[in-house]
Amino acid sequence: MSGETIYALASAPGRAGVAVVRVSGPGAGSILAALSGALVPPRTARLRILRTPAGEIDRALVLWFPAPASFTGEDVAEFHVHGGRAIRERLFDALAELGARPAGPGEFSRRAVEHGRLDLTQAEAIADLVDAETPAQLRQALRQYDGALADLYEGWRADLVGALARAEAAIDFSDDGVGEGEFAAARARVLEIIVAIQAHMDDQRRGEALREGLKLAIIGPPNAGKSSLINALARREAAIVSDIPGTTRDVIELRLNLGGYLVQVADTAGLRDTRDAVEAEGVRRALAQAGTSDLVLLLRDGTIPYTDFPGVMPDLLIWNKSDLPGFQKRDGISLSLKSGEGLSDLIARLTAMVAERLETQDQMPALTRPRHREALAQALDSLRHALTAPPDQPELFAEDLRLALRAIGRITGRVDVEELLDSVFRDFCIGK
Ligand SMILES: Nc1nc2c(ncn2[C@@H]2O[C@H](COP(=O)(O)OP(=O)(O)OP(=O)(O)O)[C@@H](O)[C@H]2O)c(=O)[nH]1
Ligand SMILES: [Mg+2]
Repeated sequence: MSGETIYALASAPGRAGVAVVRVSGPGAGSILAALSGALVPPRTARLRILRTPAGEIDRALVLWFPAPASFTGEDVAEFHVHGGRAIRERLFDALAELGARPAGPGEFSRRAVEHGRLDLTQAEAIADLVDAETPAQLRQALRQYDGALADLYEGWRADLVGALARAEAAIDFSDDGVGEGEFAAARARVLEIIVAIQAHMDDQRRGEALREGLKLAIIGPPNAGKSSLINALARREAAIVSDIPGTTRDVIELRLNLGGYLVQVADTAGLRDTRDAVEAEGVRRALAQAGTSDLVLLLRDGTIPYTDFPGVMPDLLIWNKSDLPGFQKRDGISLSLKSGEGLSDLIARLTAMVAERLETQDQMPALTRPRHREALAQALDSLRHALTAPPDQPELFAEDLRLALRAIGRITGRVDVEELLDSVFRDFCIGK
């Protein structure tokens, strides 16, 4: 248990009806008793007058969560005071006087992980819960907080520990003829896990896109109406619109809630050959943006005779300016950003595309962070390498499995392979 007692404002800063201040650590109980006169029964809200020798601070709701059944796993006290600045400051002063110090960023969650109350993916889910802007993000974060990802990764880890145990058996009993069977079984297990990890990773970044916002790029020739489109989607004049071709040069990114999904839309410079160095850089950035986006919309002027648009494979082709007499209907979506005709159809279509990318009927929870993806990629490397070990060298195979276990363990923060092995071996009976 950590020696220091920490405190922090758990609610948002600023004026509010109520402010929640949390205290965690070995001093939490004595601090609570000192301020409110006595300890209160565990996990029950009580109204108390908070006092220091210098005078009364506030009338507050206080709660007491003795270790280990608290958020951090330590003794925790909570004070719900009135949400004014002066009250908060006086309470903070009193807490500091009683030996607590202000918490650093994430320190409560960190202590929760250190005391085994949460694994790392659940701690990350708390950050996602707080940041969630859309219902879909909230669903994903809640699921991760419930431990869905931790269960998945811990499940693979447990399977791998089983395979490793068999490989160890193959090493220990190689003279008894037991070894070969054990080794073959371990290899079969590893193959299954490889397939499962690959399926989990091969998801078009679904979970990450849901968390960070699906990236959507609007590209097309100059003057097609790309900036008009981003403005229509955002319902405000975010980008400059003009009849001068080459108006937009920088990539302009906006965060939008599209049908309950967070989307990062980018308006880009019109694509054309140009001798203007600044515009050429804009074109380069536009193409780079398209290359790193999850969805690419190609917007064109439907009054201009059709030509091929080389080098770009859009997910959706849109023809703009249907209000003009010269407009020709072609494959793709027709609309007028001037009259608004076809705009609601486009938004419906876009929302469906975004939903299709982000949602799945799959029961498996989605990969949500690059950190997890990197660790899984390392685990996969080691597992594939393990399969190249010759049958008479199970120790090479075992070593790769250890590396894979460590990589997966880093995701959840539970890295103690040896400890796990001990527990497995304790009831691992091979008939000796
Ligand atoms: N008639 C008509 N004009 C439109 C429509 N949409 C956009 N425009 C006009 O077309 C011109 C170019 O629009 P923008 O949105 O600036 O086009 P852009 O694709 O961003 O152009 P660049 O930034 O230069 O690449 C402006 O004068 C708009 O008012 C439309 O549906 N109908
Ligand atoms: Mg523009």
